[in-house]
This record gives sequence, structure tokens and C-alpha cells, in this order.
Amino acid sequence: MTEVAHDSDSTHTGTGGTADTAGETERHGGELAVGVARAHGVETMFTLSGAHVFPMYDGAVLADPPVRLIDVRHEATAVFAAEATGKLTRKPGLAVLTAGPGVTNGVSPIAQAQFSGSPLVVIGGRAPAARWGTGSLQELDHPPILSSISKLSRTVHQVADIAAGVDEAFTVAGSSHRGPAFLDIPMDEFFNKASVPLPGAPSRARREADPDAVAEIGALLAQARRPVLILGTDVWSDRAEEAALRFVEQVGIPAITNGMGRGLIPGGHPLLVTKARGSALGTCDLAVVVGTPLDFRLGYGSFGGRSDAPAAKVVHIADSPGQLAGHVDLSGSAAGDLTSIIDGVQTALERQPHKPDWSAWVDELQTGVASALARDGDLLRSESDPIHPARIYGELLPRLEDDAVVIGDGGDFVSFAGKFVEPKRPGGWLDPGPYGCLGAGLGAAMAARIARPSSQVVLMLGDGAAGMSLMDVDTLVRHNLPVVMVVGNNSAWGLEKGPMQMLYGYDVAADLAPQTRYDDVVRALGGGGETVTDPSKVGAALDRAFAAGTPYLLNVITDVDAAYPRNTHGI
Ligand SMILES: Cc1ncc(C[n+]2csc(CCOP(=O)(O)OP(=O)(O)O)c2C)c(N)n1
Ligand SMILES: [Mg+2]
Repeated sequence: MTEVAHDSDSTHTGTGGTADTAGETERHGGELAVGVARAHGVETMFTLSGAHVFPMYDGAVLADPPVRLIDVRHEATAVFAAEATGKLTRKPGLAVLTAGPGVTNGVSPIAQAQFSGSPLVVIGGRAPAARWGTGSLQELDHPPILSSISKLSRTVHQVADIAAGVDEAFTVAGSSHRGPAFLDIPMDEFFNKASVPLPGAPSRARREADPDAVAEIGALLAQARRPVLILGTDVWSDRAEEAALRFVEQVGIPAITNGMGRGLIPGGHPLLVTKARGSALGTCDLAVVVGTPLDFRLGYGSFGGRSDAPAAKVVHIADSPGQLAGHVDLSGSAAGDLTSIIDGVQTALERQPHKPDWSAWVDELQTGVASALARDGDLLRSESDPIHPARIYGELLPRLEDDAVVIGDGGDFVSFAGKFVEPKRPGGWLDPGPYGCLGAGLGAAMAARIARPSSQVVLMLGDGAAGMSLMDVDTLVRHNLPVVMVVGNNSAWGLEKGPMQMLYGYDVAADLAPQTRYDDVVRALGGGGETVTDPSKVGAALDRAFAAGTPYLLNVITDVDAAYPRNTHGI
């Protein structure tokens, strides 16, 4: 890509550039940025208005076809929506934030994208370069604020560099290990025009792992008597879903899924043992962990040791070397394209002289799965009044289609979702991830409605979490994005109330107003909804929500004492 011309004196006309210099059309900064974003697959821009970024809007309007603009009520929602778009489509989502407070309102979701490895590009406005240092409105140097929570964080100083800068941001965000990239562009340069060629469609380079390391993992598996495979978010992000299912079925290894890995092995599959997770992880002799960090969600990478079992060997497979655990004594590891690694491990295992037979181990775990299902069944059918949160899932599960997108935003209420919902397909489960940031819900729901236009979209909200983004129902209504929202309304920050009680014998700052009518909030904003207090009425209310064709919120009053039976708090 070469820089051809730079018109630093031109002003924004609203009609787009038409002059042709050295064979290139002259375009303003917004047109250039949007043109590059489009080449990287962007169809939607999530934003909240501010003059610093007007050129991005003009660029979106002028694009052919135009880029869809979703204008939200809080910048956090815009970035959560772009992040969820990245998770669902596996291409970077785009959020555009105005200078200063617009950018700082986006900080938490950018951190979430960094923690979850979500491909995301955020373009910020910036006070004009020509006035820098003189105290113009919202004159804040953003990149230092974002540098610790993004893969790339920098200012593009000249209009002629915008196309290359935006291309780099999308390439970095969309390459393993995926994550957020942030650029800000001074307002005067954004409105200026330049004649530069736009880059072509991006290509995806495969990163091959060390073949000896891959073969070694095959040999370790051949020796294992009680192995377990754990499949996480990056298996989905790295498009290794077919290899993962093929591997599990052809070698007969029991598997557990987490994060966006849920659904890689469909709910009900004979080799899926997530419901016997405690015994699988506690009594295995080899844990092969693919595409997820060995963090608090996986006992920091310590497996085995339960019921007198010895500590298990651990193998970590990641999409890039920087993701491999440094705090665990690994028996094997490989980093690179996950499809190649999984296929390579299978080939290496099949070449071993000894063919392991893990069917007795799978049967043992499936016995555990069957007892867990029986215990779950009692809770899912609970007639308790006030309603047990599990009853809501008991009514939801039979109504979910295979391609449904289920989103969790909350504490205990979402932990129950994790326990009960076993998706049939990958890529349809959005949870808070290791950053655990409340407030992602409305953004994720609008992203899901756009990315999966014909799928059910169900947002499970704690009442506390609901308060962080519910105003963005207004955005769902204005943009005609019908989703089903279910609030588990226990009138409390439940996940904090229980632990504070446990530690101190009392709690403060954990109660919310009793039985708030969150459905009325949605109705006031132009959607629909109802409050449910009787367990036998949850199912019919869900049917009305799915049939509504508008954003619809079920406000289900639940039992605050029905806390999630938690044995880890992530610390
Ligand atoms: C932005 C943010 N603030 C605070 C927390 C701490 N926190 C974690 S869970 C939780 C309670 C959530 O309450 P609610 O959404 O009502 O769900 P419940 O646990 O009651 O089901 C809180 C406050 C957080 N994770 N994220
Ligand atoms: Mg609550």
C-alpha cells in the first residue's frame, strides 16, 4: 500500500471525495476507515454520537452498500456489541467512540475482549492535532490508557495513514491470539482527504505447530488410561470445531467444554461429560486442555488428586505460544493452528502400536452424568414458591432450538445457566468469561440478533446486571431487534450477598429494591413484558416472549435464598 496524495487543507463536504489523484479516488478519513473495515468483513458499526467521529458516520452512509449504524445509549453497550459480534462471527467487530468520555466509557468492554480473546476494533475520535496542547474539548491522550488492555493502541496522526492503520488494527485483532485493537484519529485529520489505495481482502496465514511436540502429545495419550479433553473458546474462534468433534468421536475420548467451546460436542453426546466434571477432572490421569487458559475456571491447571487419585499429567494446546500456561508443569504442549494440531495429535495417536480403549472410563463418567441429570431434573421441575431459578431453565430448555444464542449477564442466575444449558451447536453461548464484567447483556443481545437473524436470541439477566444496560432496550426498539430477555429477579446482588454472609455472618450493599418491575421499564421504552411469580406460569410466559416479535422481558421473581451451590469464587 503506498501513500499517493494528502490534502491537508480540505474540509468535510458530506458528499465524499471524487477527485482522482494518480489513479486513486480522494476520500476523507472516515471513508478510508470504513472502506478498510468493509474489506475486513464489517457490516455493522456500533456507536454513540460525537462530532469527533462524524467522518465515520459519513463514511458508513456513503459506502455502497452502506454500513449499518447501530447508535446506542451508552458506549459500553457499543463495545460489548462489537465484542460479541467478533465472538459470534469470528471476524473483528467495530465500535466507534467519540473522544474523551466516549473512549473511557468503552474501557471495561475492551478489557473484556482482551481477557476473552475476542477480535475487536475500536476507533476513537481525538482532539484536533492542530490544537493539541492548547486545551481543546476532551483533549485526552487515549492510547496510554488502553495499552495494557489491547493488542495494539495508537494514534494515526495523518489522514494518508488511516487506511494502513485501520488495516493493521483489523489484521492484529483478527490474528491469533485474537483481541482488541484501538486507534484514535485527530479530528482535523479525520475530516481531511487523501488519495490512497484501499487494501484488498485479508488472508489468513496458518501457524503450524512443532510436529515433534504434536507427536509427543499423541504418545502421552496412548499411555493414558483415564484421559479427559477440555475444549474452550479458542477452538471455536480458531475454526477448529470440525477437527475437535472428529477427534473426540474417532478416538473415543471423554470431553468437557467451556466458554464458547460449549456446543462443540453437542449436548447429550455420549462422549460429553461436562456434567461429571468434578470426577472427570479430579480422577483423570491426563488432562488435555485445548484453546482455553489454565485459569481459575480450571482449578489453575491442577487435575487429579481426588479420591486418592494421583496428580494428573497436563497437556496444554493453544492457538499461539503466548497463551501457553507458564505456571503449570506441563507434560506436553503445542501452539499454532488448532485444526492442524488436533488432526496431528489424532494421526500420532493412531500410529502408536498400542490402541487405548477408554470405554470403561467413559462408562464410569457417564454414570456420573446420569446421576447429575437426575439431580438436575428435580431442580428443573421445582414447584417452590418463590420460584427457584432452576425452574426457569426447566421451562426454557425444551423451548430452545439447536441454533439458539443464549447470553448470560449476571451472577448466580448465569451460573445456573452454565449448569443447565448444554448447547447443541458451538458459537451460540456468550457468558461473561474470565473478566466477569456485568453489563454486557444488551450489547451482546443486539449483536446476536444482527449476526444470527433467524435464531432465537435469549438474554438471561440477573436483576443487578439488568440495571447496568437495560436503557439500551431503547436501541433494540429503535432498530427493530427483537430478543427475549429473562430477568432472574432475586432483588439482590446474589452472588455477592451469599459470600458476604458466609464470611461476616451479615451482608451490606447487596440488596436491591424488592420485586422491581423491569418489565415496565421495557414497556416504557417501547418493548413488551410481564412479571411472573408462579412457577407453573413461566413456560407460557416464555412462549409469549418468543412469539412477541418485539424486545420482550420476563421479570421472574425468584427466591433469594436459592443461591448457586458454588465451590470456587475465582480467587
Ligand atoms: C461491572 C461489575 N461490577 C461488579 C461485579 C461484582 N459482581 C459479580 S456478580 C455480582 C452480583 C450480580 O447480581 P445479579 O446480576 O442480580 O445476579 P445474581 O447473582 O443475583 O443472580 C456482582 C455485583 C462484577 N462482576 N462486574
Ligand atoms: Mg440478583
